[in-house]
Amino acid sequence: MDQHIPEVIKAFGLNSKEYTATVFGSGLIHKTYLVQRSGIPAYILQQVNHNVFKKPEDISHNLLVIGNYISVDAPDYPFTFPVKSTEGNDYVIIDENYFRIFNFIEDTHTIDTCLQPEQAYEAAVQFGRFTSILNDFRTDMLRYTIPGFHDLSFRYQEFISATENGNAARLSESTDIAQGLFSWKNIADQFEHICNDPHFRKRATHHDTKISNVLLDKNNHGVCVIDLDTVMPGYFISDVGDMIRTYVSPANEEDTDLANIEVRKDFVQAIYIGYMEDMGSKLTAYEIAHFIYAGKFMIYMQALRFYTDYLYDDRYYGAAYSNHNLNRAMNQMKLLQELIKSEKELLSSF
Ligand code: GN1
Ligand code: MG
Repeated sequence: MDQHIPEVIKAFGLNSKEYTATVFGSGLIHKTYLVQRSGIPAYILQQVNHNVFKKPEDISHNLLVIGNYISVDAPDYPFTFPVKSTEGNDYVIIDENYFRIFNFIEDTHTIDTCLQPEQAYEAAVQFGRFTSILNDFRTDMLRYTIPGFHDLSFRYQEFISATENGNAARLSESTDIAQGLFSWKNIADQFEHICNDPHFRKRATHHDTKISNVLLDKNNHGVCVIDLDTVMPGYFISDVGDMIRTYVSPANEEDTDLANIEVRKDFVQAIYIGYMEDMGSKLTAYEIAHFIYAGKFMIYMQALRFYTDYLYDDRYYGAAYSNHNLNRAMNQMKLLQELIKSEKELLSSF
């Protein structure tokens, strides 16, 4: 556990002797803790990675404007504002680390892996509902908490510069991977078209739709989405795409046995049905026609990001062993191949 936690707990006006914090979830970027009192969950504590989120005050701004809108326009939605510190701020800085806490919503839980189509459905309903509630919210009120986050053109350029300026030894050992990524450039070109197309709207999009970002109730029904740091103006393909990327394969991005990677069509269908529940009437026909493109877009972008990081000596994602980010990139490339194989069949099943 981080040595700062007792001080953080105090800074939010809580008695650090009464509360214990244990690591919660398994994100690559933030550290999250469950704070309990006498064994009962009380708060979620998040240590914001300030190398990634350079302006934590922008996250605060976004939470405030979204929260204010939702309190008026969708008061039944269980939106949780961050808890204020004793100094009245919604985060505390201790030794250059940023911490934020939220009340734990009673009788809820999260899961780390999507094992059944019903879970994919519940999550997709919640991510669709979130963007749908914010349909008339002015997205220009939101700040870009990570500039260029899901900008595939930018990620593609980063990949090209990594092949020019990154670790040359690593590049020469992996030229087939670089070639494979070049060969899918059409996915990045299609994104450029989307950006110039008025039928594609910028919406309040979550941008991190992994299954553990959905709170479930005792009956495993979705309650709301959490981890709103990356809510920014974006395209629906970010949210749908990351659900496809992270729910449909039984093997996750860490798996090095590529034979385990497959596209479970019933999971894709469940995402479609769930997401369309609230968003079906809001998306244009042109957007809906990009439902599978969404998956290709996110998987390709993630493959580029992992490989770029490999060429830059793992400075963003870190690595538990030397080829970690190369393996992650290869994993995502296999998933992309599998999705492309099923694309036509999937589109005709909607
Ligand atoms: C990061 O922190 P985590 O695991 O939720 C990353 C996502 C990637 C993901 C890949 C801020 O998310 O964009 O898809 O790793 N988040 C950021 O596992 O870069
Ligand atoms: Mg996140």
